[in-house]
Formats: sequence, C-alpha cells, structure tokens
Amino acid sequence: MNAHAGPGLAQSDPLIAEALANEKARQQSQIELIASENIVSRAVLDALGHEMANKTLEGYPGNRFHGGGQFVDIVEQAAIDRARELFGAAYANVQPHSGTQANQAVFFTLVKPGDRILSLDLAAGGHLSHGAKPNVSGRWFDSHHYTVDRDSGLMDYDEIEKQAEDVKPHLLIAGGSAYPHDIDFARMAAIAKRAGALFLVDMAHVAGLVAADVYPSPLPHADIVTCTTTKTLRGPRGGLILSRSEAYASRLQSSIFPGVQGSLHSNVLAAKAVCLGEALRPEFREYGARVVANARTLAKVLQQNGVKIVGGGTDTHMVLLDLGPQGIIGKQAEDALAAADITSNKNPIPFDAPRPADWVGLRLGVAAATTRGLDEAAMAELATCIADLINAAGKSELDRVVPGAKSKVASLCRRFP
Ligand code: DSN
Repeated sequence: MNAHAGPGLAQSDPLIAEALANEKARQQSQIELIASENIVSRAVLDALGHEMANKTLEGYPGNRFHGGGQFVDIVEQAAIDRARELFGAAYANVQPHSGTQANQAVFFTLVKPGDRILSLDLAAGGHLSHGAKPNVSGRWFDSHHYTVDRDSGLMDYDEIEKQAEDVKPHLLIAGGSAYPHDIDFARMAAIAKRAGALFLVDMAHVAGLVAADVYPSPLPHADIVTCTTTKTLRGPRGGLILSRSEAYASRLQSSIFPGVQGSLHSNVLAAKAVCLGEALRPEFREYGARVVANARTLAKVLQQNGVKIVGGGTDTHMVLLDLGPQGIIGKQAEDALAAADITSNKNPIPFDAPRPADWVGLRLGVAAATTRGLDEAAMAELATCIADLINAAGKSELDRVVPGAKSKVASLCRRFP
C-alpha cells in the first residue's frame, strides 16, 4: 500500500467512516430515482480509490509538466481511444473535471464575453451552465433561451428557427438536464448553420444511451459535444469533450489546460477509461435498451394511475411529472416518495414558477434502478407505489399509503440487491 503510515479510516476518522457506511446502507435500502445518478462497477470504484490519486500531472500524454507520468499516460491515452471508438469521434478530451467545466472550455474555445448564446430554457429542461443568469455563463454571455411547445411539451423546431434568425447567436446549444425526448440534432445543426452559429450539444444525461445506440447520436451534427461520465454512462464524476473532427482540437486542448483547469485527476482518468471500456461491451447495449424500456414502463403505469407526464412519455431514462392535477408542489411529492425510501428530486416543468419552492414538477430517472436489476415487471410495481404516494401526497391518506409502499420498496431492494 502506498498510503502513508497510519490507521485506517474507521480508527482515524470515525465521523467520516460512519457517514460513508451510512451512505452505503442508504443506497442499498432505497431505490434511487435521481436521473443524474447511477451505480458504478466495482472496477470503476477500484480505479477511483487507487494510489494513482497521489499523482500530480499537467499537460497531455507524452507532453507533461511533471515527471513520473508514464503510467497515467497509458491510462489517459486508453480513455481517449475508448471515448473516440465509443462515440465515433475524431477528437476526445477526457480531462474535464465536470460537465460544467467541459462546457466552459467549449465557451473559451468558441465564443467571447458578450457574444450571444441560445440554449434551452432551464425550466424546459436546460442546464445552468448554458447561460442561466446565476451561472458564470449567464454573466459573461448575452444569453437567450428557447423553450418547448406549451401543449406538447416538445421542442418546436420552427419556433427555434425563428428565434435563431432573430437572435443570430454565435453559439446554439442543445441538450440539458430534464428534456426526456429525442432531439432532432440534424434539424438543430441546420438551424445553427442558417443563423451563422456554431452548434454545441451537451449530452450529459443521455451519453450512455447514445453509447448503447438507443438514442440519436449528436456526433455527426454538432461542432462539439460535451457530456459527463456519470449518469447513464455509469462512470465516475467527470466530463468529456468530443468532436467529429479535429478542427477545434488544439484550441480545446489548451482551453481545458491551462484555460479552465490545472492538474488532472489521475485516478478519475483511470475510472473514466474503465467505464468507457465497459460501455464498449455488448452488455452495455442491452443495458441501454433496458433503461429506456424501464423508463417507458414507469411513464405508462404512472399515466394509467392518473399522473401527468410532461411530453406524454419518454425516449430516455427520464420521466418528468407535472403535479398540477394533484395540486401539490414537487417538494411534497419528493418527500412523499422519500417516506417510502424512494429518492427523487423536485424539478421545474416547462413554464414553471421561478422559485424552486414553487416548482410543480418531479424528475424520475431509472438508470441506477436498472443497473440494480429491476426489470419492467418490477418497474411497474414500483410505478404503482409511486402513483399511490403522489396521489396521496399533501393529504391525510398519505399516512395510510406510506407503510405499504415502504414495504414494497424494501422487498424490491431485497430482490435486486
Ligand atoms: N445537472 C444535475 C442533474 O441533472 O441532476 C447534476 O448532474
């Protein structure tokens, strides 16, 4: 062991050791439906907890600012090669510490402060780092947002085209955190081209589904694609930058380092290489197909039980609920599910109130539960519990519903440990 001398965690830091043990138990005893979460493999955890964490390096394989990087070079090159193969990319940068930092590096490459960017509105499923006012991207760029059609909940490409002609953005962005439907990337690329904009796709949530070939790939259409390695890709916390061409390669390299990051996270690079290797295996395609089938089952059973789904269904791992018919807010639904050991998050729905406390949406994602092994029959059972909890939330009958739902969840956790 290359850890410096001293006792293990349980002796040296009981507070943290206990929190870690409790977190592990929490994950085992609850069904995780937060759409940005997944359960990584033992191999990914082994890489994350490896002594490679001790290594400081800046630069890129074969061209480092510090010595002793020969093994990290192997790891980083493997991650690059696997990312390129998996997504059919000519260029891959595997160093971004997060999806947000990947996006910052793209901004640093393609636009300058004051330039216009046009992206999906946050309430319609966009992302903070795409020009939302509280984010640095919203302060530094003249950001504009397109939304979805009020009735269908889907992106209206004719409207986006009109807005793009009007705004004339330097950069058009597609993708986000809560848009559970296919995106016509070819149409978005055509809109960008016509408006004279470059086109960025942030496929953070769906990267694993793209890898599994169950969601359209943006690679042939976007100038640059970013994503996280968490979520459906089932890897460590971190980001990737990809492109179908090498046109922006040298600028993207220097935008990540030294542009927006310093030294790399060597152990995370190893974990990224492992997760990308896993995603190249045939089993991962089967996993992706199961994820989408489970999400569709969840949406269908919820609808059958009176729960309204934004956009009427899903093409991804995610289902967005509109709690308007129940007359409750997202936090009440989140709390009702939590009482039965189901973890989820309140979320805005399109045209929702600005304050999180008023949001009337709930976002559910099935990537982690599918990794756990839940099949469509189990997902239907879970969906019935969720519908019962949501229909009772905010009413006295919730107390009667929770015990039954909790024991069903406990049984699912035992069946799918
Ligand atoms: N963007 C946040 C989410 O989707 O939950 C974190 O990835």
